[in-house]
Amino acid sequence: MNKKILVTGASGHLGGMLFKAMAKIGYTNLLGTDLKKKNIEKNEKFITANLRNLKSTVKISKGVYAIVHFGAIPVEDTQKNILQNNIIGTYNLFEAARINKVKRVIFASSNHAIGFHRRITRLNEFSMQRPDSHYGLSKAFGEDLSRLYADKFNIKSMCIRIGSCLKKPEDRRHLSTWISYEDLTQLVDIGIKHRSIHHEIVYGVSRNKKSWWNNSRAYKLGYKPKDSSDRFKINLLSKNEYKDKMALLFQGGIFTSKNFKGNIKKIK
Ligand code: 15L
Repeated sequence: MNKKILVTGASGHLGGMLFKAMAKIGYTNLLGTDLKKKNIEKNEKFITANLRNLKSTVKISKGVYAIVHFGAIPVEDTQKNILQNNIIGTYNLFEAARINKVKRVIFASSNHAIGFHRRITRLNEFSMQRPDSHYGLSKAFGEDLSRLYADKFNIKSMCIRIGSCLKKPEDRRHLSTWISYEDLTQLVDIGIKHRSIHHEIVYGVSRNKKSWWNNSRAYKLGYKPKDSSDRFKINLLSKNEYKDKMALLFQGGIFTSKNFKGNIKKIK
């Protein structure tokens, strides 16, 4: 595809991975952006920008067909940092998309938007958001924001509730939440190219038998995961989960128990 695609977070773990993987599968007009230039090759187009600044966000998204939005703090942080970087950053991104008539946004949502669901509950695209942290709340906000911009301004969007995107699963929770780099790339590609997308919520997870998520919506859109955590023989709990009984109850794991002052029994 030679339409211009902007990838935010292109110096980061997943934004960086996608920036390179998309070039390999035929995207010839990619522009990467991030706060700092890191791991960017000479032949790659890149511009530094701060999404907290609407003016520069508008500038970098001119003439862009679709935005792959992975530029954000990727874990829990202070309320202030999450507000500035993830919430205001994402708001500016969608405003810039509206101003520049960008057609699509692929939003890196997270399982932490639904992290306070119990592990015994099976979820689908209609399941209620249940953020487990300020970080998860920023992802829930991004999902709602993208729905508004789809309904009101016809900016098509796909929100990918990413589980754990790593080279391979590393602990027992990942047997449910793991997605390979290749499978995540496939989902982003579908989000950019599928004809009849309006606003979609899909799960960023490989074909794992132990998954908590019914991802049939993604399969309907053509997702055919190539990977599965089933082939890994992992019986390990992460170090943190060993010590943390609460983390084992909820899908968001250790994000749920951090600073927890509530009543576990009430979170049904
Ligand atoms: C995420 O959203 C984080 O960005 C990542 O660091 C992991 O914590 C992942 O979720 C997960 O839940 O495993």
